[in-house]
Formats: sequence, C-alpha cells, structure tokens
Amino acid sequence: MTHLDTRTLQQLDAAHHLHPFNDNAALAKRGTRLLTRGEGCYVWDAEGNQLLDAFAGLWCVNIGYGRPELGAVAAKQMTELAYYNSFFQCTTAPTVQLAAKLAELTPYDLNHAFFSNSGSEANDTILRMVRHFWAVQDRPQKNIFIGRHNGYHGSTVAGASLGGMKGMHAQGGLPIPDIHHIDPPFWFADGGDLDPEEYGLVAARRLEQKILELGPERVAAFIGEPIMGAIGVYIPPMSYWPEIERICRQYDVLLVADEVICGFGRTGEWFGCQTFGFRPDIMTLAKGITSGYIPLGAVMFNDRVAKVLATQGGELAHGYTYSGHPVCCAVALENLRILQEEKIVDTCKADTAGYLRQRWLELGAHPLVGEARITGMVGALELVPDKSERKFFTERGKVGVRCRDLALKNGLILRATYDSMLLSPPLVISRAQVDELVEKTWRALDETAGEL
Ligand code: PXG
Repeated sequence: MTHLDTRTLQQLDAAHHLHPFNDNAALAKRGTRLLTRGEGCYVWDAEGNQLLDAFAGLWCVNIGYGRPELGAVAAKQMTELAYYNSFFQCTTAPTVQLAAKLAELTPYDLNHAFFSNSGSEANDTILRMVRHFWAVQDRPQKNIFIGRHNGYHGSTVAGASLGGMKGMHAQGGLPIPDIHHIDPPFWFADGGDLDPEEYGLVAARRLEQKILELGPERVAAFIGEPIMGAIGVYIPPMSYWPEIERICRQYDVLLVADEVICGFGRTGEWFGCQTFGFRPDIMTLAKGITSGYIPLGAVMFNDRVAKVLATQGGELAHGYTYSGHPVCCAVALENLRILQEEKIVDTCKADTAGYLRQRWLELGAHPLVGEARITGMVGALELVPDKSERKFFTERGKVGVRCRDLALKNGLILRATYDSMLLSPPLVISRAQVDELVEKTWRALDETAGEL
C-alpha cells in the first residue's frame, strides 16, 4: 500500500467514499478522523491522539485491539486454503469446528449454525428460514414477523424491515410486507408510575395484544435484542423476557434473540438470553463472534427448527459465497479460544462488571444525568434538562452530540444516540481504565453542562 499523508487521505475520502449512516456533505466539510492503530482499549488517530475506546469500535472489539494471534491464524489459513465454499457438499475444517464450538457455547438446544458475513445478513437468513419453516409444515400463512419500534436488526432490506427505525423505513420503501412492530420496553420514557417490574409485564403483553390482533395463525416469529443497543441501551426489566417467552410458547410463535451486540459476554453472561432468563429458538450472532477483527455473522437455531428443515425442508434456496468462509471461521475460533482460555467473560462477571457498574452509577449524580443504567458491560447515561423529571430535551440529540464531541476532545470515545451516552467498552478493560473512563465522562458532562 502506498503511504499517503492524512490530508490527502481525507480529500480522497471526501471525493470517493460514501460513509454509512452519515450526512456525507457535512462530513466532507468537517474532514474524517483517520484511525491508525489500536491496542487493548485504546486507539490512536493520525494526529497522534490516544483515545480510550469506551464503545469497542461499534460494540464489537470484545477482546480489545491488537491481538497478534488473530492475524497469525488468518495468515496461516490464507496460506493453507484461503477460500472454499460450503456449497456442493463441500466444507472446510474451520467452518465445521466453529459450528461445533458455537453449538457448545450457546445455551439450550441451539445446536445448529448457518453462516453469513454480518448481523444484517444473518437476520435476512432468519426471515427466509422461518417463513420456510412454517411453509413446509403447510402453514404458509404463518409468515408475519413482529419486531419492535426503534429496534435495530441491521441495514439490509429484511434487517431494516425487522428493525423499527422510522428514518430507515423512510428510505427504500420499508418495511417489506408482513412485518409488524410493537412498542419497546423503555421504562424511563414509558413506564409512568408503574414500578419497573410491573411495567416489564405490561410492555411484554403488547406482544400478546399484537398476536391476537393479527391472529396467532398468521404470526411466525418475534424478534428482539435482549438489550436494545443502537437506540440507546434500553435495558428491560427482568420481568420482560420471561413473559415474552410465555407468550411465544402459548401462541406457537418462534422466539428470535438478536444477540449481535449482547452475545459473547457483553451483558455479563455469554449471551443476553442467559442474563435475562429466556430460551430463544433462534439466535443472531455477529460482532463479538470475531471481536470485529474480520466480518462474520451466524444464525444459531434449535433442534426443533433443524428437524423440520432436515426432514421436510428440502433444499434451502439460500446462501452466500462467503457462508462459512474458512479465514473468518478460523479467526472466530481463535477469538473464542482467547475469550474462554483467558477467562475474559468470567473476569467481567466476577470483577470488572461490578466495578464498572459501581463507578458508572456514580455518574448518575451529575446534574445533567437523568438516569444511569448498566447491565454487565453495556450501559447508558440519559442526559436531561431537569433531573427531577423523566423527560427528554425538547430538541433531542443536540446535547448528546456535544457531550460526545467534548469527550472525544478529552481522549474518550463514547457514542451518543439522541441524548443517551452509550457505553460498551472492550471486555478486557481494567479497573484503572474504568477510573479513567469515568473521570473523562464526568469532565465531558461538566463541560457540556457549562455550555448550556
Ligand atoms: N442486530 C443488532 C442488534 C445490531 O446491533 C445488527 C443486527 C446488524 O449487524 P451488521 O453486522 O450487519 O452491522 C446490529 C448492528 C449503532 C450501530 O449506531 C449499531 C449497529 C450497526 C451500526 C451502527 O449503534 N449494530
């Protein structure tokens, strides 16, 4: 690769590269930040700034940056067999080993894997797989998916349709037919006078109402993130998911847990469904499966679904060139080895998550913070105009973006969704780094408040 200076790269970026989820005209004027290196919980930009990444890239760098083992495994696999497909009765060793490893790591009888390149694609797979599952059992009319308003399930046509982001639906004529949404569980804005656990049941029963409205014979599946990430880390009350599961069982609706963010240790257990005590039929995986070192997604499905596909399904007319790519699977296996052997998830559960929780909740005392919430290694601060009320700013998002920018100036990467400051650090964060994170967040909050 030719070495180009930062200014040249920024100019070429503005001229030739359309960035995802960005107002590109505004971005070109501002100039993009060029990241050059990462190690542990830190990344460095081309200006030499060292940044503590409290967001793990994009919710994904669970083992932290700069682990040479992953590169070594990728290089070895590329040299040995860079590619072969999983079509035409073929497979490769890393593909098979990863499927088996995931069957072992995921709970219950989620024993079967289908591979994609991303979380979005995995959800596209699920939409087609589930509709096929019901169709081959002579129930083609049982094809409706229910998701949640403001849920995020990716950016492909099915992913964005299953998600409930209005701004995404507005572009491209989404959602596609036979996808419905219910309101999400967000006690802070929606809980009124109910205590959170009571509210969790009320929020879950919206699913029952929707199923009855549509007719149980029409509803194929419910899909949800155990904790809703992108919209602002909505942590549901503990009563929510068991009630969702009860409803799904009662009406024979498949339960899909989108664990793209929650999977691989983020919520304190290996998977979000374990933290919240429910049993999905199908699970979406991506991000932490490779800690973001290489693209990979997967669908895990249970014995019931597998049996129907195997005995009645015939040929599944679906697959990607890179389904089960040997290099991606080898990297995933190495990532999972590190997570397990270095007891990274266990250490979070036994130590770091507790410390992070204690320190993060301290931020709740700041005058700008209406709520500090956290489960495991994922949390948020809700910035509000008046601490005594559970109400948003009238113009939503301005204060959050300002706080994010001020944090960045102080060497801390936080994400803002509207006025929620989101936390999702690499799982390898140390206690000292937690202290640095909390100090820098407090300073950013102070500076933001000072400008209001
Ligand atoms: N499901 C969930 C729950 C996600 O969070 C996807 C599916 C899609 O995965 P891919 O690999 O196709 O991106 C995601 C992705 C944000 C943000 O702004 C979040 C995601 C992606 C991009 C931005 O928080 N999550």
